[in-house]
Amino acid sequence: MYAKAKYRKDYKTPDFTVTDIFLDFQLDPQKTIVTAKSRYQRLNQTSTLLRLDGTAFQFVSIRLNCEEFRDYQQDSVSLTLDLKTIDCDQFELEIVTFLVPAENTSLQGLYQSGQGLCTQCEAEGFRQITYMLDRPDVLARYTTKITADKMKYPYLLSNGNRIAGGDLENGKHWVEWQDPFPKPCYLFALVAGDFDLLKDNFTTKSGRNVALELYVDRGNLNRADWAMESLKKSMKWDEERFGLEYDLDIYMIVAVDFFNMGAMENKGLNIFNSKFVLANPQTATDEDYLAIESVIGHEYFHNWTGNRVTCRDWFQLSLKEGLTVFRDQEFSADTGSRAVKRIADVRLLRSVQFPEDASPMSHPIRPEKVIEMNNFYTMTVYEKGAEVIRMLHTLLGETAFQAGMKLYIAENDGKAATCEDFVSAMERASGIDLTQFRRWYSQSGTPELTVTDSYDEQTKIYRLQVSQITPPTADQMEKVDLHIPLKIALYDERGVKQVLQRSGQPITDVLNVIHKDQIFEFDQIASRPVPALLCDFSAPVKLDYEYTTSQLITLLRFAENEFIRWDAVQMLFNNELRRNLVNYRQGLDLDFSREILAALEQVLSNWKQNPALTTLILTLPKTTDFAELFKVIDPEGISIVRSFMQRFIAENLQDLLLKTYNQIHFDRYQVVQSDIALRGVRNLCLNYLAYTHLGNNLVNKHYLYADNMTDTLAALTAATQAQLQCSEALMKDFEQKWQHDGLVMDKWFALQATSPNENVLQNVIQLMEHTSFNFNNPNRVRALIGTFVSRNLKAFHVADGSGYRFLTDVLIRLNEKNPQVASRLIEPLIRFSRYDTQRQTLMKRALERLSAVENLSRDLFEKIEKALR
Ligand code: B3K
Ligand code: ZN
Repeated sequence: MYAKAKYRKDYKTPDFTVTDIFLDFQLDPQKTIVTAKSRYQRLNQTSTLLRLDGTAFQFVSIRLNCEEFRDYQQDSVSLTLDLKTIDCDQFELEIVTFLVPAENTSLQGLYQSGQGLCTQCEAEGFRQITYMLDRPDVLARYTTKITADKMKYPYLLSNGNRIAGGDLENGKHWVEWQDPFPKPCYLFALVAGDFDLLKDNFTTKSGRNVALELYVDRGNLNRADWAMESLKKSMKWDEERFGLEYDLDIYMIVAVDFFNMGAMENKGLNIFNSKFVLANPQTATDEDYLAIESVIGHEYFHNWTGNRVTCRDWFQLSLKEGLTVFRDQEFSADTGSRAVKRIADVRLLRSVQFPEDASPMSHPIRPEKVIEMNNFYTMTVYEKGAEVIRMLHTLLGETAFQAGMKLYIAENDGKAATCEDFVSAMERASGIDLTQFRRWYSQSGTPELTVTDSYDEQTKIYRLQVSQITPPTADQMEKVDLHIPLKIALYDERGVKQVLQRSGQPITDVLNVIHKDQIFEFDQIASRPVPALLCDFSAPVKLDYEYTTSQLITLLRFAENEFIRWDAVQMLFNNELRRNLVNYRQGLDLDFSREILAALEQVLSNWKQNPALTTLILTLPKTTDFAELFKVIDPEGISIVRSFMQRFIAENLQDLLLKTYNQIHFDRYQVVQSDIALRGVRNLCLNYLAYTHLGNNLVNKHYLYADNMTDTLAALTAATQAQLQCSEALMKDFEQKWQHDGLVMDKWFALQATSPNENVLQNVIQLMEHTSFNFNNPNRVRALIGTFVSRNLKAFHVADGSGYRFLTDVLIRLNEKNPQVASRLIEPLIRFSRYDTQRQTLMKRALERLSAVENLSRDLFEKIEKALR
């Protein structure tokens, strides 16, 4: 195993680069021959050793300037050429390699997906195709010739423009592609297969026509329209909001079933997990539709933030990912509801990124040390990275932020840049000093803001005392003070918003928290106000202010900021859970505050004022969200108290829930924001009602009358979660209807994985034998096994350790097959320090068993090593 770590501080500019590369693929799933002719240039005149990356293929031959070359040393991951005798600074290498895509289960490099062939090169997959300087700061112009059987592979695709093609006599055909934009090899792509093709086009703001092509498996054309619409929306939005226009004459998207992540932004030829392309009302939920729109947008936005301006080295990953997530978030916010999108993003950050940052894998958004780069496509780099960009946006405002973007792109177009290049452009464009702000790039961990306040009746002065601390993390003991934008508002008890002023001057609602302890003063505040803190979640921090229940209810009722209203309820729910967990442990009765119940009732009775927010407010946090409130997690207690809360609300609001449920009707299914919100309310009611005596009938009927997947799944979810009598029959019906379709069956697998049923683990194990399940397909593995280990808190952490043993068995099987998928699944296991000693012992034992596995992948090695250290 090559488990050597790389450090950010060790970055060196390359001694050699590749300017042009001509790739010839003789494709065959069993025997593919790749000939790579590349023009190399020596950048460092003193350098005589050229080390190329390459692994997992058979090396056939190498020629230098058309002559056989023998002066090299080979090991399992590289080829080092000795160029002492070569006196020119430019030379050509021709390298031939042999690969077996059908046997490549890692799903990186060139592999088979269904009947087609495709590539995935980010982060370091190109080196599984041929020897190459596989680093993002080596940018070359690519020409790619593909030859393959014409019947099996009628479409042969690669980056850029199609420049030639033809038929051969042996039933084969060939196509040649050229990409005019120099790019790093991680953006290279190739696809061969038989597809249905959806064509469209887009006219850019400067009047250029772009051909749009969306390739899906045969028979799936009726599920391609939404993705195409999303692409056109994205293209238009990027022109309008960021002034960025597409640059090639063609944009292709291919949907494949076997894919390790969501999608990949290869220049001009995006490859997508079919999960983020295919949708029609029968197969996809509202949530799926929105996810597709967002991922299509994300990959499209990479064309500028990622492709035209790429990363100098992989430590800079957040340069493209944080920024592009910020852009896709803004796209969704502008296209749909800004508040709903913000709340969804905050939920994700809190429930997945915060725990990651408190785990053995904690790292800054710009990591310092990496063993396996694929381990760093994390919530931290992506989502916290986007929060850092959002804070810049908050501090600079839209105008200065866009000026910064313009400068950043002008200075770095066609180059491989760093996070520092980005911040520096923002700083120069705005004139705002970002010295302290830069620390967000190098400090890991979630900062905690503790706020106390005081009010002086005499002087009418209100003071907020704010202190910040970032607790030590696994990777970093010492922490420094950050520049934290804290957006606030003050309300009086009647809900009237107060003017923020000091000495007669208005002051901005964004407080600059820069010191460990700081006091902010506000004048002419008529009475003690209720502070709304962290409006819009203006910084990725934890907030500690001792709100009373009635203060939170005031915010819920009156705050203008929808995030604040929602967040107030989260705090109320959290308090109820904490309080009841104590009751539960002491064997006391559980109870739920009447005051909070009344507040929830009021929100629900006014649902028409804001349907989408009503749903978000009334949705209880998940058990895994509640778990994050505690240093030591009690899986069973949390699950029991949460389900008590669920039933309590259901029983006590039953009439209103039913009335609301019955108020909402649709003529037909449409994916529009207003209908999505209405379905949300209706299905929220259904979900609660499932826990009442009305549940079985209502859910059964809801399922039978559903004409779309959103409603179907809502019924199934309610039935399985509340363990209704109808559940078995409905699940059977769904299975019969969809067993031919893995993507749809993923919903069914996930439902069973989260079931509260006692036998859930046995059931999951049995389902691994189901005809629709396929251990080689990451979507299936994630839907069934991933959901079980990461979302079924109670069953995965059952005290006898059976959940841990199960996951370990799965990881041993996956380790060599697909290390990337294995490495995502292991996450819940490395977080053992959050559980009691008995569970800790069992979890550590599982990790030790894993660490003894032969040929442990670098992916798993890195995480296990960090956890056990
Ligand atoms: N850039 C890719 C992710 C690649 C992951 C490699 N393990 C998709 C994206 O972020 O848009
Ligand atoms: Zn991305």
